[in-house]
Amino acid sequence: MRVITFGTFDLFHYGHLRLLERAKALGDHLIVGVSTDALNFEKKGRYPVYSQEERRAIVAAIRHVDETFYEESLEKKRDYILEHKADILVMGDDWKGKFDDLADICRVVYLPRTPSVSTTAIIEKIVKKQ
Ligand code: C2G
Repeated sequence: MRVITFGTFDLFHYGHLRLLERAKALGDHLIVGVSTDALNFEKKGRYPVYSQEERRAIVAAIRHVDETFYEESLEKKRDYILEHKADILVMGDDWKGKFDDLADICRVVYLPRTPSVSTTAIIEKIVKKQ
C-alpha cells in the first residue's frame, strides 16, 4: 500500500517523527509532500525557519520516508494523490473532516497529533530561553 502525507515539518520534532512512523505503518511506501516556502507565506504570512530545501532534506533522511516532493498548493491534493498513485492519505487530526471528499480515490486517515509538542511552542521556548 502506498501512503501519502503532507506537511511543513519546520524545526523537525518528535511529533513529526511519530506522525511519519505511524503513517508508514499503514502501508509499505511512504510519500511526503513538503510544503514550499511560498505556500507557507501565502497561508501563514511568514516563512518557515528552515528553507524548503532543508526541510525536504531532513524529511527525506527519515527512515520511514521513501519519497518526497514539494507541495505547492493546498488545493492540489487530488492531483498529487493520483500522480503518486497513493492508496491512503494520512493527515493529522487538526485537519479532521477537511479531506473527506478525497475518499472516492483513496482511504483518508486522520491520526491524532502528539500532545504538547509543536514548532510554535519550540520557538516560544527558545525566545524565552526557558
Ligand atoms: N503533527 C503531529 N503532532 C504534533 C505536531 C504535528 O502529529 N504535535 C503532525 C501534523 O498533524 C501533520 C505533520 O505532523 O500531519 C506535519 O505538521 P506541520 O508541519 O505542522 O504540517 P502543516 O503545516 O499542518 O501542513 O497540506 C498540509 C500542509 O502542508 C500543512
